[in-house]
Amino acid sequence: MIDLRSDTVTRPTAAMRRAMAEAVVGDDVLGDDPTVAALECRTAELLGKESAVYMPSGTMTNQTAIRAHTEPGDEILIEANAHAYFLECGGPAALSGVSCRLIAGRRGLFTADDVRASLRPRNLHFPPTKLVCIENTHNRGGGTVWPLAQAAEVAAAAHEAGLATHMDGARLWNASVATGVPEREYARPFDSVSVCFSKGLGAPVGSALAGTRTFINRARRFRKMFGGGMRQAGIIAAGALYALEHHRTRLAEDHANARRLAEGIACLKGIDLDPATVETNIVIFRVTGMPAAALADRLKAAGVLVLAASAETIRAVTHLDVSCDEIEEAVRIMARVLLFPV
Ligand code: TLP
Repeated sequence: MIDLRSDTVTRPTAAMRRAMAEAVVGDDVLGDDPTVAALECRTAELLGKESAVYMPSGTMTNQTAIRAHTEPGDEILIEANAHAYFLECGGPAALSGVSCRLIAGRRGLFTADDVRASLRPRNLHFPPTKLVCIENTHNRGGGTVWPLAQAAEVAAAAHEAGLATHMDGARLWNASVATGVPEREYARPFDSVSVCFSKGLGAPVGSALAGTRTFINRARRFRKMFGGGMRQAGIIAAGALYALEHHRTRLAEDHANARRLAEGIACLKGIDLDPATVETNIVIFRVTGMPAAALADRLKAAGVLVLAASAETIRAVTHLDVSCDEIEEAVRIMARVLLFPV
């Protein structure tokens, strides 16, 4: 099987497993795990923030950030296809008691004007707006990278209005490799940033939330409340540390493979895709001749796993565990399946 469902499917390499087996550990809830501390310190440094906190998932970092920036009854501004809104089980409402005012993005991106247009004057009837969230790269947008200036303008518009800012940087590593803009430059305008180690970087578990020391101390309280206080977490943090040091620059190979896949399938009848829109490791295309789920089923039977992202669209993601040869094989399989639908 050529598994293009997600970059989350990667398995730890032998060297990563060795680093995990050899990790020095302690009780992290008591502040005793040196490997977790090292990971948090390295992540904060890469993101140019005072502090960071390790958590089991990207969902938990996003939801903890939203909780730590708000109080129940507040409102947040978030793009309509953002993971933290669209794919996190209603977390903002359930865990933070906030309402989401949605911004309609273009491939997941929006502008400072969109932020200003969503603001309302202070009035007894309106929920207080507290936070603006962006996602970089944008998953459902197709791995879209935010231009640095546009992200900074959105953050400035939010700050001018007295709002905090959060960036879901689950794939910020990909944005940096694609543009050459260091992670800390992308992070600078944002009060908090979450990053994932278990996507393109290939670690088995974990994400981190970074920000000021005061903010991260408040986030630690909500991490514990949400059940994310872990004990000898150095075992998994060691995999994340290994991934940070060894698997960031190689993301360029995933981007080249995504482009190769897009260029290989864009000409196929039944697929609507402009390969020029593929900026990182995510390829989203429209299926024209049949429901997307039907094509995903046929591809599965032929040896390629993808996910239907909606009724008409399919997402394919490249990663550490899929080679250039496998991408070429996937293109051949897709051509066959679309040419000779059973
Ligand atoms: N995304 C997963 C699925 O949930 C869709 C994937 O396969 O892409 N932010 C972004 C931008 C994400 O793409 C994801 C995961 C998360 C947050 C949540 O991370 P986890 O899965 O660790 O909770």
